[in-house]
Amino acid sequence: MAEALNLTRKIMAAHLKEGRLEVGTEIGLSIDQTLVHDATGQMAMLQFEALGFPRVKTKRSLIYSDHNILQVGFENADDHAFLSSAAKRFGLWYSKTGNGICHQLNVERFATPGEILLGADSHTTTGGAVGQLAIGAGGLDVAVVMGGRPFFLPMPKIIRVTLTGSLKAWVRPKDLALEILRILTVSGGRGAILEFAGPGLAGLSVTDRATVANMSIETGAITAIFPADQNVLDFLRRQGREADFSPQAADPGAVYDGELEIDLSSLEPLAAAPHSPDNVLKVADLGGVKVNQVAIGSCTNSSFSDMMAVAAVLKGQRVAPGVSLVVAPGSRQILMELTKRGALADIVGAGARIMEVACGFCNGVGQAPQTGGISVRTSNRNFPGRSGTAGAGLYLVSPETAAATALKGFLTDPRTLGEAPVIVWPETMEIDDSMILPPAPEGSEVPIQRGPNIAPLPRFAAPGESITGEVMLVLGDNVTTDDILPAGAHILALRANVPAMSRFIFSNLEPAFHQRMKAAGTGFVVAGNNYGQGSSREHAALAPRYLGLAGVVAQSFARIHKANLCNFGIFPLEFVDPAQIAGLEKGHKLTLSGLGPNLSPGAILTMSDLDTGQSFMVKLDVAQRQLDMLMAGGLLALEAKLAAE
Ligand code: MIC
Ligand code: SF4
Repeated sequence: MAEALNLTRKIMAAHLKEGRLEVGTEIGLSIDQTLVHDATGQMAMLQFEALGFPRVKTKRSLIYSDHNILQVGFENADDHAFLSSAAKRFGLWYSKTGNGICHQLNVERFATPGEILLGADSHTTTGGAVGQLAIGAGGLDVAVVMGGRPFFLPMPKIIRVTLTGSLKAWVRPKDLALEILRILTVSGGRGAILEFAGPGLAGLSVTDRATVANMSIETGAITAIFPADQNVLDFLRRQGREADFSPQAADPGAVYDGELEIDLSSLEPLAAAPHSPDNVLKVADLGGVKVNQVAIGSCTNSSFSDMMAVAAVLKGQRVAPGVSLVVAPGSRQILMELTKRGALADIVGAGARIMEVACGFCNGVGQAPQTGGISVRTSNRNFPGRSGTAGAGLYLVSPETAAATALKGFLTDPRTLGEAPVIVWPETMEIDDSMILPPAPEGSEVPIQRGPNIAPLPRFAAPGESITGEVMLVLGDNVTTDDILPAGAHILALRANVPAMSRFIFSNLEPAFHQRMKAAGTGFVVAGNNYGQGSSREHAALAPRYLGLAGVVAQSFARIHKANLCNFGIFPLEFVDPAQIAGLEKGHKLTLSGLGPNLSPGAILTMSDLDTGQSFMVKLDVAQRQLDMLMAGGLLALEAKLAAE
């Protein structure tokens, strides 16, 4: 009898190109769909071009314009001209600015049960809502996959998350996502995929599931996946995509590597308090917190059902005088539906500012709060500086809690509002894909538009047998990619320009870091656990490498960032004895030795502190493939070397 497989393993087995499905060993998966956007796509497309691929080989690859949209200077428009021309030429679909947020749109129009999606964005996980295995990665990994190669990752543990009961009135999927974060923290999901199951699923629509899948990345998990059941079929039917449906479920009696059970009936409205998504408290216990801004939207909570619930709460009411309420629906389709139903009038009538259907406030592109301000948001990250205002405090909540808070002016449990709204879905949603431009049938003639914001890719040299460099920073646990390369419109506008962007590396911690790093020439960063959590932005590896960062010595790394470090030739080194971080100080000189040709994956290497004379051991826990990149000066350098051989 065939082995009873969980859903994740079934999909992986059908896509397995290299390796075996043994937890912790490297596997290579074929990828059906890819997505990039206008924060990660510039590098991905420049790299795709540099790798010499003539045309994408996936079933469908898309570029979404949704992040980089303010256009306060020429930069964003240059980037969009580059991206749309590159899409045409290389065979990708291009979703224009104003069409919506990549994850929301991809679930609406393209996510397909049983397929694998790789996206150059950490919240690609959202696609798990329809029974698709949807994984985030750095842009270079996506570029390689678009060229037809497999995607590599260590085989995860599959954790079954069994949902029982049902959500009570005013308790929303966001509260479930926050409960999972409370349990797992921002690192408890590392190395795992969360596979949802159980009787509680029946009450969760695709958009509800999307909120939960979206925020699974905040636990450090690789992704989350839900079965493709009747609710998925209903959703796809409304999108005119019934033909994309196939049932997806674990085999009865399937085996998992871990279990978690959550009774939905036991949940209450929750909030992640500043400055981490796992700092989860009950909204009822936060009643006194006065609020300056409420922001509703982002790929976590901008769906039709979210927006309709917000409209129902706001209808006939007025936003509190001291609060600025901003609302950004997730896609043009949703905005059209809200308009047709008069829900937009209810939102505007209450005094909300309607924002473009885009990421916007979520990563500091507009709506930065006042100095020291409190902003209550429906997005997924509340890291320091994420809003664009360094000292602001962000609370992450459900749309219903956000709307209630906007009306009262202080954090408000929506259960105090009376009867909860009931959302009725239309038979079919407004379907119009005219803002998704197709590729040219024969791309080779299409010229790529390169304005001055599109800088050439930097190239890096191979290391010698040892590296000596200065300890640039000694940091704690859970350093985010927002700490390394901060969010905010002025920095986002430079995503196609490594020299310009590198001036902002670690700038929230130390504004002149880039100058100190350049002066040092070669350096190391020392950190605690889960270094590089958060966004997939490979720029947080590429730009530090450009400044001279040779290695990060940490207790552990976040998956996507570790892969990005290897892609750009920065050594990810793990302390064998974590206590040894205590002896390391900023400004000390370290030598990493033993990088000769006999180096093997998992090697234990010696690092010497030239200032104290002490040595300590570090593990280079990478695959052979990554070791080859590191020893060549990064993936592009390795490819160039192989091509020349
Ligand atoms: C984010 O939410 O942090 C972003 C902006 O969407 C990033 C992508 C990026 O910074 O390029 C992500 O989540 O990967
Ligand atoms: Fe956009 Fe925010 Fe979602 Fe990132 S988390 S994709 S910035 S909406």
